[in-house]
Amino acid sequence: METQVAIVGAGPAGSLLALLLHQAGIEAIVVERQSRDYVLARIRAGVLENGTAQVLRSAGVGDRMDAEGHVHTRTGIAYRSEELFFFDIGTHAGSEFIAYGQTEVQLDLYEALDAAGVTILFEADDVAIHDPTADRPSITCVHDGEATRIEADHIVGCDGFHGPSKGAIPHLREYEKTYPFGWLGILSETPPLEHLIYANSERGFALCSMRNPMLSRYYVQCPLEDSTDDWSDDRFWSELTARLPKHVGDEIVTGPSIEKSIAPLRSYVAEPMRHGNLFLAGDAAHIVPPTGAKGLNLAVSDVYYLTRALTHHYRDGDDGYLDSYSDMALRRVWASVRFSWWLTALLHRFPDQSEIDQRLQEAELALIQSSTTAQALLSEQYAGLPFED
Ligand code: RFL
Ligand code: PHB
Repeated sequence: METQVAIVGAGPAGSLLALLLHQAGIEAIVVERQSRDYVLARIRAGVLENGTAQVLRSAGVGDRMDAEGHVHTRTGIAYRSEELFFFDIGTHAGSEFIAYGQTEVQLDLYEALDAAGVTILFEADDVAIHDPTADRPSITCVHDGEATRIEADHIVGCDGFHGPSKGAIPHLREYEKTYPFGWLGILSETPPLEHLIYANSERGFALCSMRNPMLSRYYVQCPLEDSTDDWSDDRFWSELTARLPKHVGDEIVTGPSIEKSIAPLRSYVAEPMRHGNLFLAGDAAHIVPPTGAKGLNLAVSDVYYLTRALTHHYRDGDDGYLDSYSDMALRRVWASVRFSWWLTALLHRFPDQSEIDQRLQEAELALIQSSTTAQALLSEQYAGLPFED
């Protein structure tokens, strides 16, 4: 097979890239290891920055998000058992965000790709990248039991943290930090709270989030060694409410969980995000802990910049944006990696944490609660960076 851009991975980054390239008149083929149903069932992100929502709208996949997503400007932070304050990204950053699940974004993207007739080879095994610095690099894989080769001008690795793409970049510089706890998340068909609330508690972090008016998403920090079998629904609800101010816990409507999973937390950056004609985008190049909700948003901004770069290449023969892609993407990446690390450190209970560490976290939260300057700084980062020219 031959194409202009071969994409590894049909998660949000690979799917959006394929769609935007198609809309720019650039041909792409996507190879994905999993089945379509598997990808659509992966419960992950839930918060879309304004910039992300704009990119999805301009790609023509914003209608359902605008109809069903929940627009917010205020986010709550609870601490010291009874304190609760809200920071407002509308007031401080002139922005808003949308609670809309990654599964829904993914479905909207697949439907748009189907309508556009873009080829996605699902359940592709043994994907390998060849000759990334050649004029025509290629991907090989096994699809429908047949050895398949795709030759392209460019290859984009959108294959997440565990994918093979970054392994094809020699001298890759990797920066990594793992955290000594995980997030246990549940979905339940119950009405959510009105606002997202993050909580710092002596018992550990908690987060109340939402998907739609009858679907709630909640998380509690848990030891990495725990399995979901250790967490009955009753245990989850009582731990969640114990980590929240009483009046917030009292408002939570509990019910049976319909999904329960544990995710490890990691900060990771791979530099550079380009080698010859191979580019990385999204979780393939960087991971942030979910505190701060930056992962999907970063994936979308990478794709936005890469689409612009490839469009200039094919339309005008201008490689300036391709040449600056890695540096430009990494500027945003490091800003989000820093913010997610900081918010994670502020809100979680670390295993070696002593009483003074807890009190210092609480003092910092009190500072943010009492200072509009501190809230403005938090809001600007939560809202996300504007897209640069
Ligand atoms: P993905 O979604 O991991 O997709 C990569 C795709 O590549 C495929 N793949 C391969 N394909 C072919 N051959 C191979 N050898 C392959 N190996 C892998 C995979 O099957 C997959 O389909 O990366 P992408 O597209 O870069 O998207 C990134 C986002 O998924 C991720 O950043 C977010 O989910 C992170 N995240 C959040 N981000 C936000 O912006 N807001 C949030 O509120 C938010 N909450 C979260 C999150 C992630 C979480 N977990 C589970 C890590 C909450 C959680 C709990
Ligand atoms: C979610 O709704 O899944 C969610 C919300 C905010 C975060 C992380 C995850 O920071």
